[in-house]
Amino acid sequence: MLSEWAIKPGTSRPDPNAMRDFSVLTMNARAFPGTAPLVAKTGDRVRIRFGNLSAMDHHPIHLHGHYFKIVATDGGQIPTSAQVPETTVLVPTGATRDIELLADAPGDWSMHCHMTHHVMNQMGHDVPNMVGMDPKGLKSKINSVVPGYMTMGDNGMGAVAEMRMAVPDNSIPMLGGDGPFGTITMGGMFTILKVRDDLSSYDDPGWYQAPQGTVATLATRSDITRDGIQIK
Ligand SMILES: [Cu+2]
Repeated sequence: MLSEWAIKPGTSRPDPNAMRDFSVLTMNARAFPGTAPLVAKTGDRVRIRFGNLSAMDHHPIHLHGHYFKIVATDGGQIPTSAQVPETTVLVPTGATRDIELLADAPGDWSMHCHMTHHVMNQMGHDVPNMVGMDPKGLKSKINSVVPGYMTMGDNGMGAVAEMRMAVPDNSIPMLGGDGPFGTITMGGMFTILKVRDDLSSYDDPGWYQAPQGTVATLATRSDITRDGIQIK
């Protein structure tokens, strides 16, 4: 179930009168990193039914590593001849969509809303977009009236995930969960499909142990020259 909530930092109840300023995006009422993974065995045929309880937003839900077919809406089954391969399904406000896929790729695969601000917590509309601005000197000026102020966002917001900043009670950080290669700079409407060759149960199997040679590494000088690129 896909939902969005207006929960002001430090409060414990959603604001029921919010019209567009939703700050917390959830799957089954949990925001990443608190969402539960979906677990499948290699070869399983998987059906996922999405229901969008949001008042104001559609959610294009995207799955990595697989394609799927949209097989039903809340109006009923879609004829087989009308099912097309997709990797994203738009789930409209107040509607359901069913997808089916063959889980044939072992690994950990993101499944998330493809609207960038829906994979963050503490989203807000009241702060100007700082991307590309030069905030030099701003911090010290504002610090003289607001001690502890930090300028953020001129270079995107990914770094916030690493900060592990203290947050008010009843709040969650904007971004960041622990991943197998470091911090995952995601929050909100984000979960992980875990496909495994061997499963004894459908409980969370932990992180995927990638076979040797299948994980990307930083290119070395010799890798780069082998590929015919001249290093200055
Ligand atoms: Cu969304």
